Amino acid sequence: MQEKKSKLIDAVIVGAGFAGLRALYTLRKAGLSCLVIEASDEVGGVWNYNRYPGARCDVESYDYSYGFSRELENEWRWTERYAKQGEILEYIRHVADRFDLKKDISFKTRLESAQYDESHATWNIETSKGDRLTARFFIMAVGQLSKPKKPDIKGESSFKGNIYHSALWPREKVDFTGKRVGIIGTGSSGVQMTPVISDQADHLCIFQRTANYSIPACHAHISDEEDASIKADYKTRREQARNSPSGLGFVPNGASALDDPPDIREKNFEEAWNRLGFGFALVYKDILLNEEANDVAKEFVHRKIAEKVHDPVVREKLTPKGFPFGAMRPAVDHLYYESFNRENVELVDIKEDPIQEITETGIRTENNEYPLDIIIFATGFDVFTGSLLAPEIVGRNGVTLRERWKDGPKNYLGLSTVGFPNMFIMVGPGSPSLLSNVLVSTEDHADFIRDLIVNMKEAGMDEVEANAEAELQWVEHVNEHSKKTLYPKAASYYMGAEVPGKPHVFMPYSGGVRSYRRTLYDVMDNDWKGFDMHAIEERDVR
Ligand code: NA7
Repeated sequence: MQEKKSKLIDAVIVGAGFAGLRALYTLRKAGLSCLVIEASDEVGGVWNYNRYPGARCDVESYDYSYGFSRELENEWRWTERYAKQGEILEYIRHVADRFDLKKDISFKTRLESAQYDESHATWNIETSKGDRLTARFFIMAVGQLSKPKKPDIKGESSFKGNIYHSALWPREKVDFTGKRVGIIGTGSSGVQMTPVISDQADHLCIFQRTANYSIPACHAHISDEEDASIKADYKTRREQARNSPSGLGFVPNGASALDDPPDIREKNFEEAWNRLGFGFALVYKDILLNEEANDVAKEFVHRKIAEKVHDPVVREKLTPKGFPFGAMRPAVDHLYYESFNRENVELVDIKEDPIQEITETGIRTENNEYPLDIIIFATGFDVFTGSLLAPEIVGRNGVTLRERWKDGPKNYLGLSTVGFPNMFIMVGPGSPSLLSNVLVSTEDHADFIRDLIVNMKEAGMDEVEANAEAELQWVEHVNEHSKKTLYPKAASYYMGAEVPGKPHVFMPYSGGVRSYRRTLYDVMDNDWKGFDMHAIEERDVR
């Protein structure tokens, strides 16, 4: 057994992805001693794990990056409109080096448990390395898409070929040449890898349970002129992102899709389709709010799918049914639908013909056998709460976060949960999170947490915690707001539908990043309303 060490640190931050690094940078600058614990041997969070072929961000590079340093913005040169995984990882490494962040990161260290000590207002934290840390503040920056999910399919261990998961991809290159490959899952990961693997493999089978929408990325290299022009006025772009509902760097259309005559609407749809990627869903303000407006967007997208996919049977199967366009987060693709026109690509509808088992040589469905050399699970994640609830987190009176959240996440502003003082969650449920460019709220959260801590210290307080009434109101507000949108009309991870048995509640805040940030400012300007602060009598003496 390893010897246990005890240290007193101002803030222990869990996770060295975008959120954890920003928290480290910001809190350290405010004079706090910080330690980040990171399970991997590398910074990057999800970008360190999702190394599958074709992996890219679905938000444009200039928006999916930090805005806290003009120097950083100016010196970093994105090469493509949507950065590939490798380029994003390089960027995160660069940030870590540039701001000397690694000296405060303990790599290969997983959070095992965290227990609140009420008498000292500190968190006692145990890690997989056997370390025992004591921290005044405990910050979970573990990401929303960080606990991979894999169905339990009979016979998996008998398979003679190789099995991969999109979110646990090996660092070594996987060679698909001459191989028969099966991909299970058609979310963003499956959609992004399909064209790339179909280019290399002998044969590719896509096992689709639910057809989701996908919008063309319209990839482009960034020319020196474009780079210079964005950097010349980066501030405006950042402001546009911060003031749009989605955190994307363009001004959304404020009109209704039902107001414009069909020819104008068609022109607007066409332009957005060929340029905006994910932002297509914002080409009119009500596409994600009003079913009638959604139907006209849907009709346009269905037409686009029909134009791309030649085989009518395959086309029909690839056309989403039964939920509004955008109610599940659409993928942003490069030649996904077109891949199905290739001779070596086959679509298997597993709702119609369910998978029965994995055999030594492939996948057997109810009606067929598919011989395979490689099986890829692109089956997603236990989203939002998976990584938050994995470790044992124990708050006041011995109550665990798992118990507290057994009926769904309960928190104030997505940041703080009753009974867990001095603990903060970054971009988790209850914040705009995956309904937006997550980088915007990541930075807002880091700044908010810093200001709250600084304020608390100045006031001589030891403990801060959401109050029960504010929490209840926020949970209701998140719920009520979702009902104004079309998101609840799909069985998606926004609704907790991706994991059997998970509470079905709407997870993210659907009011947009601007309105969310205004709420944060309002809380700050009103003496941190909704938070209770206390001084404790027995100060820490260690
Ligand atoms: P997603 O978007 O959650 O997609 C997971 C896919 O896997 C989706 O098509 C699922 O079908 C499918 N799936 C999940 N479980 C099963 C089982 N048991 N059998 C068959 N198919 C299954 O994850 P991604 O990794 O693609 O993308 C995650 C996010 O990354 C994405 O939203 C972007 O924000 C970036 P289902 O729809 O559940 O029928």
